[in-house]
Amino acid sequence: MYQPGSGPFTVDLAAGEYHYEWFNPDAGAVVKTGTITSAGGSRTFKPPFSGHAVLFLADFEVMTPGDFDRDGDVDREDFRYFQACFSGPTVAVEPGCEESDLDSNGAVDHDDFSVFESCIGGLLANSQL
Ligand SMILES: [Ca+2]
Ligand SMILES: [Ca+2]
Repeated sequence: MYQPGSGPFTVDLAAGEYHYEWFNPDAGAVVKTGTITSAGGSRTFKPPFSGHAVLFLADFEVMTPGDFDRDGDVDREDFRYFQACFSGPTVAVEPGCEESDLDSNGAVDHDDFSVFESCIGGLLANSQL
């Protein structure tokens, strides 16, 4: 969406998570990006700079925990990703493996595997990984 003026304005949002980007057309640059969570209803946005402002808002892609390749299911491909990232509780998460840290404690370890296992459900038990 485009906000051609300046100053705060209000947007009606459905409940959910959104990714936002503030773009400054005068400078031709993205000034600020981030995510917001809306409980639904109207929300006021204030441009982080003066002058014309463009606000891009996009539904945050709903991510299933454990669906690392985001194809909509948790399967062997996701397990491979997890396996490649698994390094144990004393090793910090490697770059690119952040999503494998399912409990967000800074390491990819057995606790994360428990979470992953619950995501992959019966598939893990029934297939040769
Ligand atoms: Ca997947
Ligand atoms: Ca972890």
